[in-house]
Amino acid sequence: MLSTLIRAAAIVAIGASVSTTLMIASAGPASAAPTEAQKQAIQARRGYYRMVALNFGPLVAMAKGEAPFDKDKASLHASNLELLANVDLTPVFPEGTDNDAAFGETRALAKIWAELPEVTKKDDAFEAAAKAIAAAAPNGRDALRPAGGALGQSCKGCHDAYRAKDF
Ligand code: ASC
Repeated sequence: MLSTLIRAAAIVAIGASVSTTLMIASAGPASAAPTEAQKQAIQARRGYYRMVALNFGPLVAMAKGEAPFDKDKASLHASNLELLANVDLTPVFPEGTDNDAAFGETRALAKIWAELPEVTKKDDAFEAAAKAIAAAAPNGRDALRPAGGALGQSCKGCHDAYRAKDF
């Protein structure tokens, strides 16, 4: 009786230790995995920056003389950039959507959430540069060129500090 109890207790103890080990083993990346809502925020964020790039690209091409200057096109893309830059990005930057938590899905460094006032300043610089390019765009290539350069610098300012080089 006693030995049976001891054996049963030992089996329970071994079982407990095995399951504890398994829990520890799976507690790494699995526990940090983003939720569905966090994944959706990452996708929306990436879509947002694709919209920014999609509108900036033609302006860069015109500024560089790789495409002919087209006033209507320049105005459309630059005004889109101004609108995009004014979007409040809070909903697409929730906690837990950095590239440690969602490796392979985003290049956003965790540092963003640790330095939000700095990041906000960089976003304000982007907003100012987008406003300036919207004002400059209808005025021809010579006006577009410096405004495009300034906008590109504002993109780069954030990428250098807060975006991982790779996924
Ligand atoms: C672009 C684009 C960026 C910025 C950046 C400017 O056209 O997609 O991410 O310009 O390269 O430095």
